[in-house]
Amino acid sequence: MKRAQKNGIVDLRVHNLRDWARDKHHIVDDAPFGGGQGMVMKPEPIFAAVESLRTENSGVVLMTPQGRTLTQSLATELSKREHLIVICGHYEGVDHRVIEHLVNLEISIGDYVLTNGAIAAVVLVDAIVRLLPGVLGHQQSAADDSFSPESSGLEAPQYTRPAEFRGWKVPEVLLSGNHGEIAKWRREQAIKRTHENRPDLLD
Ligand code: J9Q
Repeated sequence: MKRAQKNGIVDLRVHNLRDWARDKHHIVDDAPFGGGQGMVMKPEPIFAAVESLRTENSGVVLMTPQGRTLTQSLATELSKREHLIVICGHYEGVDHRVIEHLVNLEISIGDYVLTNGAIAAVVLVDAIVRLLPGVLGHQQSAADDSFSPESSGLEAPQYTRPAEFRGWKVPEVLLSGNHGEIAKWRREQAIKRTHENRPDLLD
């Protein structure tokens, strides 16, 4: 991320919504109408912030557990956008008028609970920025990943030196120099691992 910014590949800015609150205490949330737990993010500071930051080409994203699940293909789509504004909400949510009239896309990073959307936004930004041309050291590495479009399941196990550690040996085939056998072994291991850890990917 730091190298990408230094090289002018991405310009990442972090803003505090409170800077757009107009009341004395810079309040950005309030109790929910109709009652209930927790606080809801008020619409005015969010609209003011986005309207001051947006350009003609901005996509406005909201991090929320109610959103569309982040996938590699969604990250790829978003990496083509010139400008993204990522709104990080409370767990309890934001006033629904923000979603109806300001947000283009609601994104969840998975089915678990975080205290706030900023943690999810860091995940989203990382997944997008690493796809930008010139960010990865080896351009190959992005295409080789488990969830890249050219890979259906998980990656095969990897080993490095030493060839024996605490009596545990690296599979013989990987030391054989037989590239055909190595490729076959890796395909088999990848399928076995996908069956064990991610059967949903084989459906
Ligand atoms: C904003 N838990 O959870 C999973 N993806 C996003 C989120 C989230 C959260 C709380 C606030 C987003």
